[in-house]
Amino acid sequence: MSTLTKIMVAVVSSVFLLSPVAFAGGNLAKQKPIEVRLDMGKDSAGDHKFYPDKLTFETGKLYKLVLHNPSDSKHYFTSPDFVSRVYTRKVQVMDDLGAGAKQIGEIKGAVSEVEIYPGGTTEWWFVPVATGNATVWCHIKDKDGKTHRDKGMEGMITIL
Ligand SMILES: [Cu+2]
Repeated sequence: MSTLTKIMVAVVSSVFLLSPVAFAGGNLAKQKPIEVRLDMGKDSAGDHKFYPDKLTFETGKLYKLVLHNPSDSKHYFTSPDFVSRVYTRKVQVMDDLGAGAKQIGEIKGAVSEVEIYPGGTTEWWFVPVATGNATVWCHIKDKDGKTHRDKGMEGMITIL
């Protein structure tokens, strides 16, 4: 082997030895969170939709899902297929929306459903652990007998 070949073999070998290996990255729940906002309805009464109505997450990343309800009625975030695919680190109840918001409550442990009151904001910190699709909806029933889901309050979550 020529000297040049030996040097090239040494360089190539060291590149492989120093390459990052695809192990799980330690405590996944302590990453810097990726913030995603979901508005439940809009200002006007009777606007029963999620904004946006499609959400995509990736397994292994920490998310802070900011659930905000700017409308004048209560709304649920109900999605059994979603909660079965995520590890919940915590849910924080906030006194406001945005950078100056203060945390006024914290729930730890598995969460199956979240209800947000008019004007309220809650931050759901989670790490998706399984891929798949999940429908999210609001099951509140109005006086006319129809649920908010019947009126369009339904969204699709994709976990990649
Ligand atoms: Cu609703």
